[in-house]
Amino acid sequence: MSSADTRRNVGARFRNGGGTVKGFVQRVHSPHPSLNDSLEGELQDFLTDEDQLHTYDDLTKVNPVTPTTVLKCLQARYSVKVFYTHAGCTLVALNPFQPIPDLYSLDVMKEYHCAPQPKEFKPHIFIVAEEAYRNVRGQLEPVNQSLVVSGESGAGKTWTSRCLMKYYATVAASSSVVKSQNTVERIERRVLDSNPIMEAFGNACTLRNNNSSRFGKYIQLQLDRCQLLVGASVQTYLLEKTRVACPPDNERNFHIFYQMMKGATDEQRKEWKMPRGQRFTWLPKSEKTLEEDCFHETVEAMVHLGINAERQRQIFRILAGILQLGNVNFSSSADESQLCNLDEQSKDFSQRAAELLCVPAEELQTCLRVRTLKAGKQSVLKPCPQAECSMRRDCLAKVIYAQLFEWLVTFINNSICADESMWCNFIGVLDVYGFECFHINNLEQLCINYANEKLQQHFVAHYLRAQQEEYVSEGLQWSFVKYQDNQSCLDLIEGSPVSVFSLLNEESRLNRVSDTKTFRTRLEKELCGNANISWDKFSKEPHFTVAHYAGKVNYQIQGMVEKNKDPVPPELISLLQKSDNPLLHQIFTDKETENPTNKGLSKVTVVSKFKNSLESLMRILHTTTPHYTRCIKPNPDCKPLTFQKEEVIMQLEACGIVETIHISAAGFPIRIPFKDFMQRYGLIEKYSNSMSGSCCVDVETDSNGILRQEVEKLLSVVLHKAFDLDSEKHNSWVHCGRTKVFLTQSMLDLLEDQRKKILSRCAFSIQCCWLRYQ
Ligand code: AD9
Ligand code: MG
Repeated sequence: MSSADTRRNVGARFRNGGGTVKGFVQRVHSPHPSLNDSLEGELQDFLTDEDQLHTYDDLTKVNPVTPTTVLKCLQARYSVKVFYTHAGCTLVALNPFQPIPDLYSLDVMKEYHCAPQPKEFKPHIFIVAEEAYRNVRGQLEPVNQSLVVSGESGAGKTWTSRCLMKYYATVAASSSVVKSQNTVERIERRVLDSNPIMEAFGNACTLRNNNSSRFGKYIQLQLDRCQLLVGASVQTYLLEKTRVACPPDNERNFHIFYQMMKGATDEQRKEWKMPRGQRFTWLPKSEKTLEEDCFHETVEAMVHLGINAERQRQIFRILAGILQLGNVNFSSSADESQLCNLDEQSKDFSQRAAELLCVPAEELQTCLRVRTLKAGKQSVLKPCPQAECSMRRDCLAKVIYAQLFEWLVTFINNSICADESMWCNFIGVLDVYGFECFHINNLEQLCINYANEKLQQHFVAHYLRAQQEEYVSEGLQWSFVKYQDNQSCLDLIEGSPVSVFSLLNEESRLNRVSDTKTFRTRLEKELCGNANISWDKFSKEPHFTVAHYAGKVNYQIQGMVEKNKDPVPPELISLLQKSDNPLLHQIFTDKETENPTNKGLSKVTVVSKFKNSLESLMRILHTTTPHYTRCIKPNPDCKPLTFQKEEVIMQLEACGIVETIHISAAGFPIRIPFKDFMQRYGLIEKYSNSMSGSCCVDVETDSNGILRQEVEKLLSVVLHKAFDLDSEKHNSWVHCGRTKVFLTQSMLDLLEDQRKKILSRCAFSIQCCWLRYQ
């Protein structure tokens, strides 16, 4: 078997979760019971002791590193309420799903901040925070830092990001104040207050998380020369705007709507045309209850950020207008050339929506039901069928909400961003959606998973660098460590000249009636050579399957081109530009001025926009020192202190920890100090040289140099005599560092095999001697 084959097999074994510590010990059991105990005992010298697993604060100390041992270690720690564990250059954070008293208190923050070596303390998110903070100072020059927080929905990314922001707002608090309009605020307060606003407008209760972020966020905390926090800026990604008009079954709309419903005063209810008991189609109740009393907190945060009462009034009227729109229903008219009907109730709701959005009611009703077709200089009006009317209504709500969210983010930035002359470095905190694989996946999942591929690529490159440093410090060569890059998957999604994105964009531009069919045909024809994509040609629902680093995902083709176009009928934009609500008017007029050729708002496709924003994020990440935190959701039901192994192992794989293990499997996952190595395997050399040699080997020497020579001699005996391998191949099986031997799992197996044979022969000789004396 070639060394490459062996490496593949090692990888395969790790992927299957084989080779637990116990399993390993059993495999090397000698047939002689008297020897078993000593064998097991000796193995424990350098293999992880299961009883001690909870004490391992770094997963790289678990030996050997396999998904099973990593899982056991995390489980052991979770059971004793230890939620953070280092994994080399990353931190694994297990969600306790219950508040842990004093874990994030001011005193704890101070302890980590003031410690000479925070890493000597228990693993904690504050170690990551403090390391990044100290790194900013840099050895020679200050270096910007990025804290990348990833994990699946409900794993604790937003919680962790908030902890990080609070940490910096505390340890790097400056005395600077910001003035805007009538408010004067400390900047840290403002930065923290951006959270409740963004969460109210961008988070929702889903099946997987009561407070699920429906957008990605990168916040840069700006530090001055004295490393004090003087401002921040936020970049958001891909708000799930479809939720406004089509909340998924058993899920909810964005929090802000419920907050308004619950927190409004009678006067506000009247103004917003929201009498008590009024049902809104777009506000489904889910089984999960949620504290909805945060309205005042959101309003208070708005005040702190400088959103004055009049602006707030405009914002809430817009939101109330959206809710009214949701109750407008259309029914087909008997004559297709006539407008769709609006019953009395729907007329009322559309009237209220128009009043709240400050647009002419008649014009609103027409815009929703009539399409304007341009034929040269002539315009022809065409009544829309019922389904199209509903689509136009939903589209109106989505575009208003998305633009309002964008306006809020810009406002927040204007309110918290420091003048360029005031700051010189930043620490960025990235809270992005994790890898998603649902029963039905669409363009949103493709974008999200593409973002995760990009981050994974960045992580692997960074991790390898870190590993390289360890090998270098032990004097090992690096080039022999191979790993699987996910570039081919990224090429499939975003590459040129042909990729899923390029075909999607082309089909979106061509605007064909049969775009689903042609998109499917072109995917199958033009990407058939790529190993990362496949199809089930017999499936009723047309889809394609992408083999992501975290697993295979089926994407539904139906509707993907349309979603990518994300068209907004120009009549709707013209209507909103006429609004007497100054905010609505401003939002839609500014858009037009920004891009005058843009007739129906954004002609840029969804994937192009997303790709551009992600590329600019990656450019920033590449200029910073990254710190990865992998949040893990220990059970799907958000139950406190409940650890489900299957759930965790899946996430370890999906978030790349297992991938990281594979990388080390391709290298040398087993590292044994020279002395321990000789104590265990020294007998192999002795016994090979002389059949009468003793089983005991004296390695009571403190000289590392002598020990190293002995180890090298032994290895050469084992590899040459026993296995007849040429010396070039030795390098892929074993390496001697400065203080330790680095082994592949296969090499360890070979050594154990040799040792076992020798011990059996020893036992046999002893037995013969004993018989002779009888
Ligand atoms: V999503 O992708 O936005 O749907 P997140 O952001 O990963 O998701 P979130 O931070 O919202 O998850 O955490 C989910 C819930 O877990 C929180 O609302 C808390 O109730 C709970 N949580 C998370 N981390 C901790 C923690 N360190 N201590 C206590 C926690 N509770
Ligand atoms: Mg979140």
